[in-house]
Amino acid sequence: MIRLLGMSSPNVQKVHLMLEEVELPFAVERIDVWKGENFAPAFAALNPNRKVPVLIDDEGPDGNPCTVFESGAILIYLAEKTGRFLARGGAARYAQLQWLAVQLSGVGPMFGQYTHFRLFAPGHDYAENRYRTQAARVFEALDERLGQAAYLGGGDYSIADIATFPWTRDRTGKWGGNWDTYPNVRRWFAAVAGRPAARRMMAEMDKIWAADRTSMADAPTELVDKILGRGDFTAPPRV
Ligand SMILES: N[C@@H](CCC(=O)N[C@@H](CS)C(=O)NCC(=O)O)C(=O)O
Repeated sequence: MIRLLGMSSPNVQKVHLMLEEVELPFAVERIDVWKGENFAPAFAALNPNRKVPVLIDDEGPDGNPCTVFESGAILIYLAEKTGRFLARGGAARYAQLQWLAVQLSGVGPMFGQYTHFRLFAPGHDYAENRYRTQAARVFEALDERLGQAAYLGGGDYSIADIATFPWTRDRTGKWGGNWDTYPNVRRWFAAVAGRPAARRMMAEMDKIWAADRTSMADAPTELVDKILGRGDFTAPPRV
């Protein structure tokens, strides 16, 4: 059995989508970060960076249990375990991996920082402008790519699409990411959103999202500061 430890955030949604796609039996265990559950010693033993998602597979390589953290590593793990959604070799494999890397290093961090400054520190024009510009830059690259190929890695749907799809969803309207202005991203989004696995993932994750929203609204300021790395939790200046 596979256990997915996480919440409803995009980095967890991508793993959930992959598990739906490969149709392996799995169970979701909600880690309520807004209650600080990711800082509990038992969770820290699974991921020293104390972030979700974490995947635990009772039947890993050589039949031994295997724990994997970092969503990109988890997608590669599941692709190699099942032989699906990642070309086994040749140029196609690297085309898919490079667009996975664009999501992991560009789409996620830039859009994540843009959202952070927009929601949690409005009025900091330099930061908000910088990350909005960086997010727009990477979405322009996605749009250009999707004007040339059906999917990010080429002709086949792959873990690059699975990783990117959740970051193009804006469930609240608060993220400010209206990617409808990118026609090729819009066409691709509709194709992925129409997949039965994506529909199942969105239905399940949106239930967890409702619980996450409630926890976030109730979270004590001290914990929010710890998660966001601010206030008393700001790292001291280096000398
Ligand atoms: N690079 C990591 C990012 C994981 C991440 O940022 N997780 C967030 C939720 S999306 C989290 O656990 N936040 C809680 C915290 O930072 O304390 C991945 O892709 O798995």
